[in-house]
Formats: sequence, C-alpha cells, structure tokens
Amino acid sequence: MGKFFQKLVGEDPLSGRVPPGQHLARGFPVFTYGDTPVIQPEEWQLRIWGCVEKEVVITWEDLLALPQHTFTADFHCVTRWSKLDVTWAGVRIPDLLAAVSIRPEAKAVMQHCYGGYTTNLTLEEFIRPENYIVHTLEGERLPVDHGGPVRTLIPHLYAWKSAKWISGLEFLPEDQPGFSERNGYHMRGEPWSEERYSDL
Ligand SMILES: Nc1nc2c(c(=O)[nH]1)N[C@H]1C(S)=C(S)[C@@H](COP(=O)(O)O)O[C@H]1N2
Ligand SMILES: [Mo]
Repeated sequence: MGKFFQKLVGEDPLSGRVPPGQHLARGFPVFTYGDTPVIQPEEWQLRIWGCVEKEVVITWEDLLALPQHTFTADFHCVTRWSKLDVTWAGVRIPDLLAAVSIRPEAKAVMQHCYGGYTTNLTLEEFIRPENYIVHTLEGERLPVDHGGPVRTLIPHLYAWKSAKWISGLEFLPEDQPGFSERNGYHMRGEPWSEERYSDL
C-alpha cells in the first residue's frame, strides 16, 4: 500500500466504524413491518414474565424514576444501511432489571412489542451495560415511527434486535426465534461477522 493511500485510510474518521456490506444512510430511515401502533406514554406498560420469581409491570413513571443516561451509538440495519453517532437517552437494561428476580434457569429473552413484533436474544447478550430502554432521540421525545414512546437499543447487534414499542420481556429457559428470526434472520445478528440470515 502506498504512503499516500495509507495516510488517507488513517485519516478517514469512518474507517473501522461501518461493518462489512453496510453503507451510510442519509437521514434516519424508518423500518417497520406492518402498522405503527400509537401508544400514549401514560398507557405504556412493560410486562416482565417467564423465568422470574415474580411478574413485574413497569410504567412510564417507573421508567423515568430509574437512573437516566444520554449516550451515542451506531445503528446497523440488516438491509445494509447504517447510521453512526445516534444520540439517545434512557435507562440501562441492567438498571431496568435491578428490581426483577430472574431465575437461574433463564437463558434467553423474547422482546414483545405492541403490534405483535417479537425478537429474541440470549440473556448474556441482553444484559450488557451498553444496552438500553430509551424514550428520547436526539434530545426529543422518541418519535412514534422510531418506536416511541419506548424501545430497546441493542447497539452491538443488527437493529432488528432493537424492539420498537416494547411491551414485554419474557425470560426463557432456551433461545427461541422471534418474528424476524422465524422469517430467516439470524438468531444472534452480529454485524461485524455479518450474521444476517440463518442457514435454514
Ligand atoms: N416493533 C418493531 N420493532 C422493530 C421493527 C418492527 O418492524 N417492529 N423493525 C426492526 C428493524 S428491521 C429495524 S432496522 C429497526 C428500525 O428502527 P427505526 O425504524 O427506528 O430506524 O427497528 C427494529 N425494531
Ligand atoms: Mo432492519
């Protein structure tokens, strides 16, 4: 590699930030299967059940009473667009789950959404401290198209794992495919290793 080209690569602020097979999107596209459910914050509820000692229901008020963080993360859709440096605000998943007694047999989580969408991940992938449940995008109330009032954000996996209009967390003894995963997407979905589709 010539000196000039090396210098260019070294100075490219995006080098190493866009996973293989992805390009940068213009704006922030919306990607939704089916209709967009409209839920008011006051009626929003997150039910947590399955492999837990006691079922828990979290309301908008409960969510806002937990420790809040603003953070920036990259967003990678499996349909090949990425958006870098998106700023969100919300609650860390481990803080959300602090009041939930998860039973030792729990190995996976199914995220349930208003409107019926579901997506799964292992418990280990779900409870990472850089995962969030968010209510704010770029300093504004999360727009309904982007999953408002409340969605999850799992930055290290493809964006189909970041559930918009989240309504439930079901803890499971084994990893089960959700809506996207039953329709051909990968069970894990890690963008740097291009875990796009399942081998079925
Ligand atoms: N409930 C729900 N969550 C969802 C989806 C959906 O259709 N319904 N689409 C997923 C996909 S494929 C992507 S790329 C992102 C898109 O998020 P955005 O519309 O905010 O860009 O949401 C994910 N979460
Ligand atoms: Mo997507």
